[in-house]
Amino acid sequence: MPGAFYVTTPIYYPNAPPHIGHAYTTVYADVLARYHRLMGHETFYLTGTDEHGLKLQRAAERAGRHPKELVDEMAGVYKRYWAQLDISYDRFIRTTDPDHEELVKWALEEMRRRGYIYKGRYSGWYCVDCEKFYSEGEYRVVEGRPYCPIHMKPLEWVEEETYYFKLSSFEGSLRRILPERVYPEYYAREILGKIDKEGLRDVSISRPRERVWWGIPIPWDPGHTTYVWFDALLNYLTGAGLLRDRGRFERLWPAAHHVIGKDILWFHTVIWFSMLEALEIPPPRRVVVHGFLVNRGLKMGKSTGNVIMIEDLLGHYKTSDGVRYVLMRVFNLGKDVDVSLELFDSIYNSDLADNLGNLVRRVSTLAIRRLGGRVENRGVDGRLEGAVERALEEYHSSMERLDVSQAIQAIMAALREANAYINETKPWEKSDPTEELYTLLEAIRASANALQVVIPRAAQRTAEALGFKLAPPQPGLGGQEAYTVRDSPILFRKVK
Ligand code: ME8
Repeated sequence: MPGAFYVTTPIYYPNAPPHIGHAYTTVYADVLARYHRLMGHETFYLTGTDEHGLKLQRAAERAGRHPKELVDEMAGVYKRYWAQLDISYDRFIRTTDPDHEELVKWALEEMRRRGYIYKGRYSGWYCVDCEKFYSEGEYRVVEGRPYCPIHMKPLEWVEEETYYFKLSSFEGSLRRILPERVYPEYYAREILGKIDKEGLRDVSISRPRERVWWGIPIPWDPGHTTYVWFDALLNYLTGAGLLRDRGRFERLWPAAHHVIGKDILWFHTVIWFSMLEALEIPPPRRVVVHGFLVNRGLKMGKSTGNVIMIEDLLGHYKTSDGVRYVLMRVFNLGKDVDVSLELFDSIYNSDLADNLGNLVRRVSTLAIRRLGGRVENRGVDGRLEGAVERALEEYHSSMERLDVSQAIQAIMAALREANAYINETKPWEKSDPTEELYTLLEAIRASANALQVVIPRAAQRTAEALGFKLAPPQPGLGGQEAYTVRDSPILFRKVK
């Protein structure tokens, strides 16, 4: 089997259901996973929920329930959303899973044995929503009080005994490895700039049990609970099988791709790479960082009240493919994307209904009417073949660069050419339109093979109607001997 591919999403806080911001990351990682599976790589896709810490403890207290009861229920909610969006994860990890708790304890013991953990006192301003301390200069001051710059809520003053992790030991190696492991690279420069400005201070990695009891106890001192981020980041090692399946871990880890939003870049670079080094484990192949979905200029989020929910889009387009497609079409690693229902509708209508859907409908109808559905290979028309070839090349090179949106647009451009080719060649006027229709069917097959990673249901439906088997997209048209077109489907109905 050539190569391996290990892709992860952040594990989400299950204090609330996911919205399209979470779907943005999760569908993207799914497309990458499907692409690599299709190309024959050993692929493992990990997602899940981040279930410990003060945020969940308080959410449970407010609901008058035990946190475990709450997270059990919410893990089910996340799984249902991901099933509705056809997310093909290989494991849904929960930080309350026994193999994960075991791994966290092992990691803490190892780091302590190597001298990277020591006890001290801590005081600082804390945001429970971020589960993070803010230093002066990082927080905002509103009416004389420190506020979280993300959630715009007052910070809490915390003063307590804690265990520290010696982050300050790792500055040299971070400077070396960040530029080659963070993608796109300018996010690495952003982090290096922050290190230049603020330096690296040791981080607090435990909370006194009387304040935060919902978490993994520090193995040698159960009066302390492991800090939720320290616990959460380690999920990527549990998922790859570090303690339970060493062989799998050895194959997957060098191919690890952590997909994250830019909000959690610091944790996934500075903190995570240092933790790994303390464990003598190499850094992941790449941390793949994307910008935010914003709405009316503000990051889409629960507290800002501007979220579009997954069920809104599912109800609107009626198919998971529609939702997956519009999210991936706007996907951008470098920039925040301002989205609205109007924007999504215009993409859905022009790409899926008018371009792809229309082409499949027209070609299948013509094949049935003019040739009784039987279309043989009597040569491929070079006029369209060239456009499809170029599109496939660009599709693969974009996928290699992890640019899913560009990959999609390359295929859409070829489909537009195919629609224009029908208008030019007018197969309905020909006495024998075999060559034109065969060429068009081959263009559709190539496109469905490519797009199946984004819109798996529509690709499958197209393959069934036109009579071909989905396969990895290969260069070169003319591979299928003949088509037996059975049906002329309406893949996507226009929305208003
Ligand atoms: O941070 N635009 O969980 P979380 C784009 N538990 N992406 C968005 C988004 C938006 N408006 N809103 C959310 C946590 N996301 C931790 C992670 S990992 C070891 C622990 C996505 O539930 C994006 O991927 O707050 C972001 O990084 C993530 O959800 C944050 O999810």
